[in-house]
Amino acid sequence: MLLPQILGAVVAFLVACHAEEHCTGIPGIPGTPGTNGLPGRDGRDGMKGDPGPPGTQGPPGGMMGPPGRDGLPGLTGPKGDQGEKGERGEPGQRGLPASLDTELEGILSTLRHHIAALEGVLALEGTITRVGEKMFATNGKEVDFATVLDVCERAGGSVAAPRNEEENNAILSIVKRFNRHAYLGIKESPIPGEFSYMDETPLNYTKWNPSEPNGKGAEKCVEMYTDGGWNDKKCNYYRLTICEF
Ligand code: MMA
Ligand code: CA
Repeated sequence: MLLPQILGAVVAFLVACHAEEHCTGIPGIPGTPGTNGLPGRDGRDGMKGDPGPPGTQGPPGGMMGPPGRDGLPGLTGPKGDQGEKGERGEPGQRGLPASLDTELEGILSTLRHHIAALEGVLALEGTITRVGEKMFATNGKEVDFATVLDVCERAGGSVAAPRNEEENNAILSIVKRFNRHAYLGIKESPIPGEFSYMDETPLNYTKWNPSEPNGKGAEKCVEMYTDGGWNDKKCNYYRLTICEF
């Protein structure tokens, strides 16, 4: 006999049966739990969750965008170089003869007066002297002959060159005033002992000191002594600058 059948007989024996039609047994031992049923249906959707953290930065975009608009204008640049001088304009219309124009006559008279005043002041200082149409002037400086030539030309004149006794005396007055020898606008020609004006025309007046010129080609310039006499002299000495205008 198997164990459960033995247990069942024992239980049946033990059940009190007192001649009644229906006997009451003691309750049996609960059976083992059944196997799990099939999965139930899906529940309803839950509530929307919070937004997630930002993602990592993406790679740079592809093509460059179009250029932006022009900026504001910059500051004005420095002034350019002066242009070349233009051509001379057409002559103006003919005016009245000066003698008939009273306004012009007044202006001329004032100008003459002002120029005379300025000449007077310079003459008073002994820096200019007038002989006829010619004027001799000095800046009081002693320089070599090349510089005298340059200074006089830059001033619009030339080196003082006496053409007669009166002009020689006018130059002499300046030489005496500064007590300095002055170079004259005279130079030795390619023939030693022959002298000419700067434009190479021959001299029409001379005031050589006794025994001058004696340089024989070695003294190509000419200076005026403080007595008005001339001496041929080398050109690299420092002599008083006197120009003529
Ligand atoms: C210097 C020189 C010459 C000039 C003689 C006059 C010695 O040389 O100035 O040009 O002729 O003096 O004595
Ligand atoms: Ca000499």
